[in-house]
Amino acid sequence: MFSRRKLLFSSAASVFGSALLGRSAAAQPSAADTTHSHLKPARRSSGGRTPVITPNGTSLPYRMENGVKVFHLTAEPVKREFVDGFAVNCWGYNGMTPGPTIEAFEGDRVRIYVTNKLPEGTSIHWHGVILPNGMDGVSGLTQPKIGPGETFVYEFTLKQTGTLMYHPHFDEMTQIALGMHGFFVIHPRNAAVRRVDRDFAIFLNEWFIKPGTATPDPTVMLDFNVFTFNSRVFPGTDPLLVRTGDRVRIRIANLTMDSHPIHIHGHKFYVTGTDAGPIQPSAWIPENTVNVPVGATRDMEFVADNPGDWAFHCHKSHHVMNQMGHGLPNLLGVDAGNTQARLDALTPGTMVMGPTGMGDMSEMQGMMPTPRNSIAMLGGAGPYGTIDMGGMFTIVKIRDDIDYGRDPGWYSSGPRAYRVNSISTPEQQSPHQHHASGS
Ligand SMILES: [Cu+2]
Repeated sequence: MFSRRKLLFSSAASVFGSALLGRSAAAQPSAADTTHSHLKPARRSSGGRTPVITPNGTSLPYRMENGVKVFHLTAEPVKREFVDGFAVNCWGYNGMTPGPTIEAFEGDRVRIYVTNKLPEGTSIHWHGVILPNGMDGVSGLTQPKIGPGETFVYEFTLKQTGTLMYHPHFDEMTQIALGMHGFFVIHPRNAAVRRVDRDFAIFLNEWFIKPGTATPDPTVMLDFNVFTFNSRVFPGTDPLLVRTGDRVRIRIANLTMDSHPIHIHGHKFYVTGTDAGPIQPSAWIPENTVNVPVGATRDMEFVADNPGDWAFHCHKSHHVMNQMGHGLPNLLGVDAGNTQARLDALTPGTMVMGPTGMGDMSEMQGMMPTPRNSIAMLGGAGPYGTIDMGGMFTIVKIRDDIDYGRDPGWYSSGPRAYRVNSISTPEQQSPHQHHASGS
């Protein structure tokens, strides 16, 4: 029974592949050719749509009124804990940053009330949504600003699908930087189209928060010191829980001042959509890293065929560091002499940082006092020591038999690199010798 199902499944996949690529049967990739595994459909082949999971966040509830989907967003100050012991004064929607994910379907009529509980005006722009000009939410251009205490209503019909966004178009510099943004996901009406088993949405943000303070500085333009996935830093970021064989989509949105090259380990993925909607499969690009430009979204999809704990992070190395890693005097290679001993006498607990690199900070950070309400330079505890990345970092946990609602702990199966005391290498061979022996 099982093998029959498997056979049906794989032949369905190859028909799917040939239809999409328009290739003859003779040109079909062999079973060993895994380059087309991205066309493998979701294992979940029936039922309703797969809901979007916003890690450390949620979707926005709605009610139906005469066939219209009615939502309510409240713009307001929000206290957000980026990680235990580090609470930040943000602005957001409905008590959170990013704001709750709006989910709707192609063809839906939506009505969205926006109440302003901020100390200044605001508006909401529906980024990427094709709608009547007067619903576009640009303060001064298409509507007056929504004053403090006022409520505006937007209403339009959704004529597209994809990973879109919402954000203010008033005092953008302050409001977006303080965390006012959210996903606007429009699903295809037919649930079978582009079905995935797991569908995640991660909003990027970057902040400047002086260690020991709680309010981000929105006037900072380039030199940020806190980098977040859904306004959390690792180890405060929820892991992405996935079952082996699942077809996974991760939607990434970026309204920061930098592009962010988002990278996954142990898999390749395909870029399958932008904030202008889905990309046709023949144009999907295989990647290990996708640069998410400013003011854009990217959808990535992969088949989770490699169980383990896989790092998922921004590849700009400073963007996986936290507050204390930035703006220090450079001591690399400096002979610090007896400076440490003198410091110990003068101000116990102070460290000379960096003469041999910053890596050892990971072992020291637990012992070092940091200012109240701040995060250390580095990440969190792993099964083999400190994971020295924080910021835009999370873990994709792939298991054969996972309960989506429960963190399975650390992965321990399979071969693992280990420490050795002697080195055994094959006798050195020049390329020429190798060539000669092979012919
Ligand atoms: Cu980045």
